[in-house]
Amino acid sequence: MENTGKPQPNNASTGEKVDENSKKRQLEQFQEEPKDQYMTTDQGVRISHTDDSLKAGFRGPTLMEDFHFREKMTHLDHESIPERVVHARGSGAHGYFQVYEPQTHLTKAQFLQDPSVKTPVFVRFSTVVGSRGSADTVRDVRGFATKFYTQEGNYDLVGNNMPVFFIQDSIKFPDLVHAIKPMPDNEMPQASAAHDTFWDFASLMPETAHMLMWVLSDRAVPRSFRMMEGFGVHTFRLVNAEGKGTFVKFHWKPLLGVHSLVWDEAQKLAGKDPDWLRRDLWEAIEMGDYVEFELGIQAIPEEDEHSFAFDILDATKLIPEELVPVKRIGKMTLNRNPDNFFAETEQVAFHPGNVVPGIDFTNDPLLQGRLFSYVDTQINRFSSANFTEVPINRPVVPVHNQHGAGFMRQTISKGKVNYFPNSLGGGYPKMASEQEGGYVHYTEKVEGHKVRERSKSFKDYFSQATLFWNSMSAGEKKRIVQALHFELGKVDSKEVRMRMVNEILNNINHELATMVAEGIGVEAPSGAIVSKVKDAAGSIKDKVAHSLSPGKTVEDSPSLSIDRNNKSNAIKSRKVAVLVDNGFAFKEVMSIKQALKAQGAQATIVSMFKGKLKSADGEELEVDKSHITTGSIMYDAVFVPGGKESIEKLKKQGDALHFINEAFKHGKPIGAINEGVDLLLASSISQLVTVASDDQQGKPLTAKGIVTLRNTGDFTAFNEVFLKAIAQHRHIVE
Ligand code: HDD
Repeated sequence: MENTGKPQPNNASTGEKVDENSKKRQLEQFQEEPKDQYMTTDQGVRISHTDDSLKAGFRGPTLMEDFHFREKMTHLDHESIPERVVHARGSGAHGYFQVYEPQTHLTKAQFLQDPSVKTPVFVRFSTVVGSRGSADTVRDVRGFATKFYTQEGNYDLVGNNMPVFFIQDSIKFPDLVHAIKPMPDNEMPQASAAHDTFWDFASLMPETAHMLMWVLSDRAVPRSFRMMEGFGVHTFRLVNAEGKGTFVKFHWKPLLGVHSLVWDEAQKLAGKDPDWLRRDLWEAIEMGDYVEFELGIQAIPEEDEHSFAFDILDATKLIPEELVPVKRIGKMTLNRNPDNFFAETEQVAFHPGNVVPGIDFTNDPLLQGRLFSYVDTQINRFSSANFTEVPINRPVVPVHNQHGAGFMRQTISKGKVNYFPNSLGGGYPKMASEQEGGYVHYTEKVEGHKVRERSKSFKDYFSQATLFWNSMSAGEKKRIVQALHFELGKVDSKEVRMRMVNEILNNINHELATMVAEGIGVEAPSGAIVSKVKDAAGSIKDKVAHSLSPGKTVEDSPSLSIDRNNKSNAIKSRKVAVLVDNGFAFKEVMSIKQALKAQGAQATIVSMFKGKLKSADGEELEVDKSHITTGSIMYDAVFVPGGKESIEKLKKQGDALHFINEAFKHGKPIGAINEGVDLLLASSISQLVTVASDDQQGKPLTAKGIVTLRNTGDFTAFNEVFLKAIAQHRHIVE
């Protein structure tokens, strides 16, 4: 499509082939930039003065006829739109998706066929509970919504960074959201689940047990949007050209591995940099560290639908990867930041019901309810069903239909005919056969009585919560217990705390319940739940415990654990703080900077004040961040170069010593060379620092993530060991 600089209606049939830049070109047609231009009114009239309103006399009243004032004010007054009822706070990025091999055997979806096709995408990552201005690093689920602008129309994969959900049936969604959002009387707490109403609800709803384990785990405090997995959650259906259906679970696997913050760090970041995840995503893309996720699928033949020990239509269950491996079928690369937050990230509207031929739904009652909610909520946000015409939401292929009217309709549909069938309009727009790309719903046979009941196969609430707990490393288990001490520790109602321990946690694992009880002032349950009741009416009193039906399952699933399975030892885009003051050793700073750069990581020079520092040999160095504007929580590792004068100064600076102590507390690698080691010895970690004896000169020593080197100018070996320590990410001393 030629870029004419003018908005193009999207109903002009372009015949253009979709490529990586199709969406970019389309958006460019709606962009404006004021360079060399005059300011005008909305009507295009040039403005001569925008600093004073039109008045009768210098001190006189403002005049109604000041159209420029009125217009300027009206726009401000109407600038906000309702924020999303959930997932209000989000960050978006553009990119493209490419399939590795044709998936013809599974689906006819065109964007999953040709490895040479780059399908444009827009992704919005989000937190769920907090409002638009809330902090990024709160304990919460993260949304991971992807809009594929395919050659057959838009396909939205609206997922989360956790593979299961709190509830099984959408009718409970309003209850869940009310319980987890701030309390209705005082709107506290913001962006957090640590309060009575959420835990009251959770303790009465045993189906939440599995999701609770995810939310209490390290997964709920991701280090970066770039370092978390994504999941479609529901079992969807792929359909091939022969009409054969296959159940499918979608996964996004980050190429940087899965990494998390520790809780103390997450809480501090929420104050020091509430935009932590947003900034991380933005800066990575600006610096050319493009964000990569592989799309994985678990394909389950229809014949195997009932072969598992759980119901695959139950969104509180995952299919362990050890049972059905995830096949990576393509890669998404996010390589462009939005130009305008409101126009793109705020106005993008996702909907799990946006599918293309070859992708279909299942009867999962959570998915079915979502199919209603998303358009409904967009109409609340946009006051019109025409939100699909907003540039970010338009498909890159032609749109023709007979909707034609409503608030803010953009397209000018020509002719008299806006109904079907018609002869006066030549019968257009016409229907497409399946071969011509017409969407045909999967012809699943469905029959049954109308009932308001949960399927018996959904009544296993605890088996996968237990599987999750059993699959964690010792450190991950410890952090789950600490998270429960925090979350339930904030619950005033003792009854709710007791119910959580006895009715939920003790059904998951007795040891877990006992450890949690200890920290929240309730009595530990007297024994493990041993009765694995086969079925019940679903009420909590029935204590429905573990698997209800025989079938495939696993006892241990390392893929659920970050520690055991999902980390990556790439240090690309990791940030290392270099603590210095005047008189530092220049060569040591340059050496680490180069070593980090070679592996795609960055060094940030941190000192008491901004400005220029002088090294011991008189070289100048610009400070990137002062202690006032930064902190150890914003880095993945710390390096202290030598330089007698610099270290003597740093030893007297509380901020520098706190930097070291705090980084250690959060398990971050700390490296020091020559006199730099003395700063570590002056900090609270001195006991753990191994100091080279004379015969160890020139050898880097390492323990618990602390790497030191003394009495030498050869830094190669040090850099190697320190970078290895960074690649291990955390060295938490349990
Ligand atoms: Fe939802 C937004 C993901 C269950 C109703 N949801 C929303 C977003 C994501 C998800 C990522 C933000 C999209 C964006 O960035 O604009 N939601 C999920 C997942 C679920 C889920 C993975 C479980 C598998 N959601 C769910 C249920 C319902 C909703 C059961 C209601 C029946 N979700 C909504 C919504 C939102 C939304 C109220 C609010 C803003 C929006 O849709 O656009 O319709």
